[in-house]
Amino acid sequence: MLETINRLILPQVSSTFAADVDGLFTFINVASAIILLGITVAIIYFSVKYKRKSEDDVTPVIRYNTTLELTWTIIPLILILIVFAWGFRGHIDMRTPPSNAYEVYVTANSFFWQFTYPNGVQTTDELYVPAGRPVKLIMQSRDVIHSFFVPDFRVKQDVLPGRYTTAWFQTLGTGEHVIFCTEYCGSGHSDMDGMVYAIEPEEFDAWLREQKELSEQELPLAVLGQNLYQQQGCAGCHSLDGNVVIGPSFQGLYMDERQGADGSSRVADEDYLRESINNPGEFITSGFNNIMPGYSYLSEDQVSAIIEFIKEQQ
Ligand code: HEC
Ligand SMILES: [Cu+2]
Repeated sequence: MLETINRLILPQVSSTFAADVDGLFTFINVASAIILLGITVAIIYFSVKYKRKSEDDVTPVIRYNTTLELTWTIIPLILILIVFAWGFRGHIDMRTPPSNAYEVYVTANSFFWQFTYPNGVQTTDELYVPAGRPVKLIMQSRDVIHSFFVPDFRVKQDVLPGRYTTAWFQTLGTGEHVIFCTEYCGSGHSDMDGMVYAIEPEEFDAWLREQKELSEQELPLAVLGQNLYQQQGCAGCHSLDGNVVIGPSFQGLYMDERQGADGSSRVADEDYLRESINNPGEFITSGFNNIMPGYSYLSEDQVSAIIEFIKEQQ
């Protein structure tokens, strides 16, 4: 029956340590329920049994009861030690990736996840992993604190700027699992989700090779720009169809006259676009907040490619 309740209230069990985490969770819940029930029954029983029955019914003064004192010290102590030992063992397991784990670098950005595989392939908001193999994530943030959470794996780890944190997991099979950011990181926080795709190891190797080949192809500048628009998370804030998401749409942006929040105005030529990408705080478009992360780490060629892509959005 506990198993049935757990399946109703908990996410699916999809990593090697998920079952153990659920076991401890169930233990704590059941122990708490038993104690709650015991105390409730005792309160009701005592309030009936010791109800004042007559005027001269006087409560005896009891100062100490060794048996009782020991009982209610030792039982909770044992329970807490069990929770501690169980939790500590699970914690060590979760903190120690096997040395043969497959490594993926994770960069959190406001408000998207970038994954970099050992051969240089990059994906955004989609993490592909070989099913049934240990995978270690080496994570950092480009801006503020984010937190990487995959409920199905019971894996949650803060991701900090200027410092690596790690997490690891091994899936029980193939499947798709949602990633959430669980550190409130700004106005796009609720959109900062992604997917883990656990696929057969052979399929994964093929996928990785294919992505590598695709990334090595000589693409037209605007197509390269379109890929960057997806990979760098611009798509999360800038639409191509005129709709305002978090930032202004790219539709019709090129050569448009832009009004700044400070009352000035500028024409959105190449120079303006380049500055907006590298140093967005320099000119804030009227009606918007200064929340765009800076992309000064992009190469000149990458910036040119994006500009070429924006120019096509007429
Ligand atoms: C977190 C949301 C967010 C992301 C991600 C983001 N931007 Fe922005 N962007 C904004 C906002 C908000 C503004 C308007 C405020 C300002 O001017 O800084 C803006 C402004 C701009 C402008 C100036 C537009 C205008 O109205 O004049 C350009 C160009 C631009 N972004 C390009 C990009 C590119 C290219 C990327 C990806 C490499 C990107 N942005 C990623 C939010 C974002
Ligand atoms: Cu976040």
